[in-house]
Amino acid sequence: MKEKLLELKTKALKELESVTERSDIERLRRRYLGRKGLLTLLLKRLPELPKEERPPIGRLVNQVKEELTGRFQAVTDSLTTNDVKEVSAFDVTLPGRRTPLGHLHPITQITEEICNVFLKLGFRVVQGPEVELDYYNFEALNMPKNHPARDMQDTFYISDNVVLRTHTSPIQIRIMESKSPPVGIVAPGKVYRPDSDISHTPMFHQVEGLLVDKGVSFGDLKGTLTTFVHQMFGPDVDLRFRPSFFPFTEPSAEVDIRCVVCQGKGCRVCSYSGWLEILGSGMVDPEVFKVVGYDPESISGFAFGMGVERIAMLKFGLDDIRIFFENDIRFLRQF
Ligand code: 2NM
Repeated sequence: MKEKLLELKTKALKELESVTERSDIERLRRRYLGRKGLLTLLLKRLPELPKEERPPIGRLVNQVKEELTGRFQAVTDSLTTNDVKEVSAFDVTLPGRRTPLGHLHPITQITEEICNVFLKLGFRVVQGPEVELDYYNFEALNMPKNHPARDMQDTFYISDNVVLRTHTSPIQIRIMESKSPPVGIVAPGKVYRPDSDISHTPMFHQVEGLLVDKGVSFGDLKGTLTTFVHQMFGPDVDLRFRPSFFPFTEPSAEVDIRCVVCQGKGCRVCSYSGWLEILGSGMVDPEVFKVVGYDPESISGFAFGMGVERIAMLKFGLDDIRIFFENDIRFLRQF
């Protein structure tokens, strides 16, 4: 009996050395120490022994049981510690990490919003070079060599007759040169003027538009731009057409909307006038038509231009244009 007990102990300890899975330890533990385990079976045979041998064998059984229980516990503990390490290295209960998604710059968003209104009205979108010939930027637009806008102070010159475009009109001249009326186009894009302060950046964005056909009237201009304002700022926003001057249109008008901040009562944003200027417009000057080879006696047209930053600032309630181009992600994320 004593030999059998010691043999069992040796075998159990040896088998325990080779297990790595917690489930295997539990299986071994049951085999040796369980209610119907090998040790229990031996213990049940205790009455078969002569009376005087029972106490020492009984003690030995308990000794072996205690020792094996201790070993099993130690091995179980070491495996559990390893398991915990693995779990903390990759916690499957944590929420997944989302891939950060970017979005269009607020100026691009507003540019698209503006163009979409005119696309619905039947206009096409055209884009042209930002580095332009002096001819398309000024000369063809009725701004001859002595015109103040051509001053070095107001234009970035690349060379004597090449400039960074100061408006998107040059592409409209190019389109008129290559196509006969009807022409209905909007020209979005970057333009450049050497100004820099709270309301000017040396690069900014414009959307200009042009409609040329037989019988286009100032009424068409008013209807089109009224529809635009109502689509862009809401159907209840008042607007007014105020006489103005541009070298390439005659007559010319600026369009104001009722101040979106104070509803016309007067505030800092509208300089206490109740109105905000949002775009320039007019009937295309016959001189411009002659330059592109159109006959001003048989066709007519209107044109308009607006600054995207100004519209974006009014829509978003901003007071400093420079924030659009600082690339501060905390600002950009809000749009
Ligand atoms: C404006 C205001 C008025 C304009 C004129 C032309 C073109 F090419 F047809 F002559 N394009 N855009 C125009 C007219 C632009 O911006 C304030």
